[in-house]
Amino acid sequence: MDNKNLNQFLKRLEPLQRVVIQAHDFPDHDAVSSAYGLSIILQSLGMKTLIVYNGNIDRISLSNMIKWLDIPILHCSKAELTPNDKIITVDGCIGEKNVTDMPGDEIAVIDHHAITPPNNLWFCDIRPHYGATATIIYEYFQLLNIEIPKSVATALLVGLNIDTANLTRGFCDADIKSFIAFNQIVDLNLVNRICRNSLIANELISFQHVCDDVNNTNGIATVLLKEPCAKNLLGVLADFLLSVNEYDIVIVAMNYNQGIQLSLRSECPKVNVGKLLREALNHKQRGFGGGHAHMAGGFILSDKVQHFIKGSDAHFSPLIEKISSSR
Ligand SMILES: [Mn+2]
Repeated sequence: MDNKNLNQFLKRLEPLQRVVIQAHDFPDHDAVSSAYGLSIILQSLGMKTLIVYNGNIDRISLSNMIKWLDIPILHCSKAELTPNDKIITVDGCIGEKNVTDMPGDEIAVIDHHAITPPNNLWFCDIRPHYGATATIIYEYFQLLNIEIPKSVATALLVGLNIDTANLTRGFCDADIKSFIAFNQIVDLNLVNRICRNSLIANELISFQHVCDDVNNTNGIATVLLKEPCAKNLLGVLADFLLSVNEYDIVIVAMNYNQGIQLSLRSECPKVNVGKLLREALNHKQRGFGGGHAHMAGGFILSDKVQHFIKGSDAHFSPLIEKISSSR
């Protein structure tokens, strides 16, 4: 990314009445903080912005972050978007299943997932080797020579910390640079209070279910939750299982909208779980999924569930077989 591209894009945005910034559905901390950071950049250049999302904000740490930092973000049902709106998607890409097609034109994508953007965008900045979109936003502040407000740095550091599990997965040198810069600006007590309080008491039961029902197949931990939980809790449960020494790949699943929602983790260098889900689901028309090498999410369509689960036997054979053959 160079200064020229970014500046040309910003010039093109200037005449707009407002710029809509869309986080991916069921947004996480990185999506919300990146949308927030970008909105502050555009506002400091004199533009009006609106941050929107679809789905739910289902982690207490994220609703705390939004409340404590007073981040203005609206559910799309309350945003009254029109076909004239111009939309920038952050931490996700239009065309992906986790990005709702809202009224308005998608004109730009800023993301760190391995995705294929549509043609004809005004601006496209996709860096799959980055640990967080927050780091891309940090670089925009630098390039434009705009001072990062404390509340923005605080949010972005939360996004970076959570997406990279505190710089232990999927990060690059740029993330380390932004991490150091954020640390010099943030309210560190607030960052840590947001990150530490990641659960509500009634979510503990899901950990019990995970412990009761987890299966181990050659280091691949699989579990189908006996009761569904918040969508974004699945990833927290997957991280929990990955912390077990004997497991280096984790599949956590639950029933969701007649199909099966999945969260995967891998600490095996030979197994890219984002690629695994795209091949096992998207390419076979059995569902959709994607993400990163170390962490990924997906959904199995209702009429394809039988390939993965028979009666009470959640065998996930297509995934297990693919994993076993690649290591
Ligand atoms: Mn992210």
